[in-house]
Amino acid sequence: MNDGQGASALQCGRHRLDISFPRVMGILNVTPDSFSDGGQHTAIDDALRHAERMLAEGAAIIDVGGESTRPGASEVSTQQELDRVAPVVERLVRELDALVSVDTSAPEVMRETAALGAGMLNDVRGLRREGALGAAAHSGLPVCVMHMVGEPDTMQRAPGYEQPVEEVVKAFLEERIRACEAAGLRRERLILDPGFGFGKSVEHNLRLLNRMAGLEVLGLPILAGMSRKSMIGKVLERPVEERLPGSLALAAMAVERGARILRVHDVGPSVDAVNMTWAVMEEGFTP
Ligand code: 9MG
Repeated sequence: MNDGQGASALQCGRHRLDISFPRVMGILNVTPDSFSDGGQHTAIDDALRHAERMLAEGAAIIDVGGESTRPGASEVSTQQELDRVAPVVERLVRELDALVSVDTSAPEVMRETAALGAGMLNDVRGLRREGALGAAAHSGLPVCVMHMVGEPDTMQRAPGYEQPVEEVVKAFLEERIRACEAAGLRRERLILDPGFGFGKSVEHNLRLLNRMAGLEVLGLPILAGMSRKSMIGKVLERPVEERLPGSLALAAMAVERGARILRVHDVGPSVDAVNMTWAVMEEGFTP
């Protein structure tokens, strides 16, 4: 199915995700600092309760990540990442029947979590690690391919572009679409993400969002993640715990500029902001 902005539904394993309207993806970080320090079982229980709350608030997807991608974060081993992510994915699928996206760049994590029932892959490195294209293609799942310059530990060291940032991002995503297709990953399975905050200054991020509708010519669904990011902190001079209003404003603007998936921390308020924006765009609503 197609409505001019890419497919209107994605087959995510057993789940069919309707993206004829914008959907919210709730963030579930399972890094050691994210949940209780009462041991691994308690941490997994906490993660599950948090996911359950996000689903009740209207999240269509839960994005599980075991590697911090914050600026300056160092890489974890594939085994560490798997140990963090796999038990959570397994329980989210089995106990909550959730549509789980796995935020990973590691081919082994892609393979193992797809086998556990994950419904989507989310790679901030755009499937550029050795073996990632093959693993993603073989999974049969939709994949979010994001633009990032460098690696999380180095990306914010004076990011600079020789061409306008939106042109660099678009050219990068076009090249990744070609690489995916060459590896047998059909474009119907791709979701594109400009990668807000990844190797970009505040000015780059603001310009990229303002011009994000330019990515629509690629004809694929767009995912945007700006929730609580430092661009909000810098413009509004707010610490991370006071960035909800800024995050909602950016989510609304992203919807207006074509995003069909919004990756957020604060699911309930984001669902309201996104639905309200969509009602204006459609000049109507379904109660
Ligand atoms: C894991 N992660 C952190 N920020 C992100 C963003 O903006 N997009 C995607 N796809 N993943 C992200």
